Amino acid sequence: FPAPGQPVDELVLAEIKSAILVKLTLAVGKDAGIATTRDWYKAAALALRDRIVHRWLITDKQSYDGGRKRVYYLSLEFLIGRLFTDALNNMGLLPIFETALGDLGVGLSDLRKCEPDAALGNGGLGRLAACFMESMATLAIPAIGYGIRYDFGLFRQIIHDGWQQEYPDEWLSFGNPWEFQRPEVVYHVHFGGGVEHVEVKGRDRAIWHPAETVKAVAYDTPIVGWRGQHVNALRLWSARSADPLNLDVFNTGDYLGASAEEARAESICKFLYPNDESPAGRELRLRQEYFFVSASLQDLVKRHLSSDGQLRGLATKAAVQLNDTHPSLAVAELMRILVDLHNFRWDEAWKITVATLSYTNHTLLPEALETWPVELFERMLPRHLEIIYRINVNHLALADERCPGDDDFKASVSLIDEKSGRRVRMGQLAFVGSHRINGVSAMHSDLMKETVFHDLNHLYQGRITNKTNGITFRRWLMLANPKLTELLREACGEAVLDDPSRLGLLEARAGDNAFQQQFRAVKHHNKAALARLIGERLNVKIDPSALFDIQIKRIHEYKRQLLNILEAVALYHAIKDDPQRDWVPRVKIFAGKAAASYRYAKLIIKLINDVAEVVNNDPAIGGKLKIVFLADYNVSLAEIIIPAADLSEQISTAGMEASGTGNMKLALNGALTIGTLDGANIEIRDHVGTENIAIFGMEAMDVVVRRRQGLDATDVIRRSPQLSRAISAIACGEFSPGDPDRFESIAHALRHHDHYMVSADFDSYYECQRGVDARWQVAPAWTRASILNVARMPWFSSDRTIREYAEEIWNVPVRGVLPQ
Ligand code: 26R
Repeated sequence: FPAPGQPVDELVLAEIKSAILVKLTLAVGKDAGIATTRDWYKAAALALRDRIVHRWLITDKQSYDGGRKRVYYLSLEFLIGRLFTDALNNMGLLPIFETALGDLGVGLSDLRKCEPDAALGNGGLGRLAACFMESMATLAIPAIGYGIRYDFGLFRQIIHDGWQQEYPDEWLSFGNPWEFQRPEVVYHVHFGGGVEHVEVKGRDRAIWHPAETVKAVAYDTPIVGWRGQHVNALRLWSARSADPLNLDVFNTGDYLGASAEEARAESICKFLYPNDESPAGRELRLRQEYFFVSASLQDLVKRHLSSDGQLRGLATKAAVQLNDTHPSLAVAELMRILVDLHNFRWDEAWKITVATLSYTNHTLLPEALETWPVELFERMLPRHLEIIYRINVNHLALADERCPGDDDFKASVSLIDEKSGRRVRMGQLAFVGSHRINGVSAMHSDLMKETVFHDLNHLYQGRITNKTNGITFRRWLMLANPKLTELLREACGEAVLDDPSRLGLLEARAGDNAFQQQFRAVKHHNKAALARLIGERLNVKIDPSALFDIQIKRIHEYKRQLLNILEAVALYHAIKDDPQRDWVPRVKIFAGKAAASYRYAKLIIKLINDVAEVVNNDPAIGGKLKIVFLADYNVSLAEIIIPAADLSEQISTAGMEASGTGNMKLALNGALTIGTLDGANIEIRDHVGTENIAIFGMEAMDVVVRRRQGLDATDVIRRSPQLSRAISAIACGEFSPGDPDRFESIAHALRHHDHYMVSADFDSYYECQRGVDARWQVAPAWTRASILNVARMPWFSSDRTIREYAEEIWNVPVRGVLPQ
């Protein structure tokens, strides 16, 4: 690990150069003279992968020989983004590869852009899984991430005439140098059919006769921990037909029909479901869930048996974490494996299952709590439905013991929802089958106990625990913001790279004028880079010295991009009314995708773009306000935007954002937060101090009370001239002159159906923003607060989060802070 400025070792350099050239010739099949940048990227990635594999084999053997307990992280989403510089950085090879490539005539920064983002996730939940994988490797916890190798990741977003359009994300079209296909690691996954019950030695035995079989093939991607000390695998399953070509059909001349079976099987791993998706076509989603749960459990059971011989001690060697309810079927599937396939008695199997599994809840939004029609279950997974019924019998007996005769209590904890057609509740299933259930921020975990899991918490006391989310500093500080990292190394010492608590040393420098100037120079550099990108992509001219006000996340009503754009409208009006005032120049930057079927969210994108069009081209406001919407938000774009942020918008309706993790990334990079008391914002406030964050708006309890009183907002609007003018402007077509009714539905909701409290919170938000303006005008005070944000973020490292999971849920040992 070379310190900055330290010369590279000539011998190693020669070795790396030759390794890259060998890959270019022998693996890519190109000569240096004709190689494209993408060819060079592939060659360099393969040369790097060789070095990772050596570490991988060593650490894997150590875990195996040591009989160490393993963590299995089951997630339908892993939003890992690009791996090249991440792996280089963690291997300590970034400077030497950069030099080697430079000598070969290729720039590392051009080359890294050739790598497509692995966008195998929607947003927060998927990105959290990626940060956790990196932290588990860093902390040398033997772990495997299990998921699906989607042929298409989350759709590519294009903005056409202000509207979102979706295009397929063909991330694999140029191959994937990181993965190893494991054709020998194949499992059969069954669907449908019926169940036969026979009596064997006085005991009932269930035999499932499935109607359909699909093969799951493993693809492994190495995940390197910090300083390359430990490497774990991300194992993604791809679906293959067990019967790819029906020759009888083929011979009749029906060539398409002959591969119909193949198409049906392979559709399982075709694409990632966007969240907020309408219920249509959901059968495939349940197939995806069972497919990856079954393959993953077969794989881990096989691994356990090969070293332990029997499954009794599974929970001492395996911790299975369910990332939301998407893998909840693991509860029933593990029971089936133990009882039906390995002859365990029910009660013992149940003990093993509960001791092995744990479940993380990521949202309390009612529309995101998964349930499946019993009828669909019966058709697709008949044996699992029987098992769920039996779990439910025991569970309801316990409920009856606790609250005798209380039928409402039983209905509320039951695994089956009898009210809205009979449905299996995946949240209650995961809860009952897990020894620990965690929320993702202090507030969210409390709300779990008070709302959706209130009664279950009463029945199984002590199971709910909190694990506040975190982010990996390697990607979100070191890689995304190399200039700031360099400054922090100087200010806090090299040890800051291993021990983020050293960021605390910044406290003493926060008011220091010389340090402040250096800190501002870094921010300015990052802002200039973002301004260039905006100029190139949108042809909008941005002044890097303006306040960069950033909201980047999925577009959702509860995240309230609408509140932000309404404030922009009101500010626009205010500037127009009094252009001579000393307005703080602001650039509002939005980015995020709306689910394809979420029409209202797509209309909000159009509104942002329509307002931008008018505001950006109005000479009367002298460029004091600019609005931009950057298309196709993903991990790589986040890495450019976040280091350039001055202000971080975390403005969800209180009680609705489970945690947030973008809030942490932005604060770590020195942005001040404007936010509600929601999710992890509360803990960010507790760490950075109330004077270094701008909090506004209703609290979660206020929201509950106000909703009970009704959702009409006419009163609030009447009392607020600015809000009322802003709403009228969008309602009468000020921003959509060609189609004045375009935003009628938005205006109507703001006036009469203010479920997300956009109107109700408007004045408080507007005031708070003007307070932010006033602070910005005192540069030393702003910079001080910004530095203190960086200094006080160490607790939000995902290393801390993972350490808590390891100690309090998984019971696996963790390596401490690395020695220098
Ligand atoms: C298809 C459907 C069931 C579905 C709904 C919602 C699938 C996926 C989601 C995504 C949700 C669960 C999600 O991403 N939640 C986010 O998790 C982050 C990590 O814990 C939090 O930071 C964030 O607040 C929360 O919204």
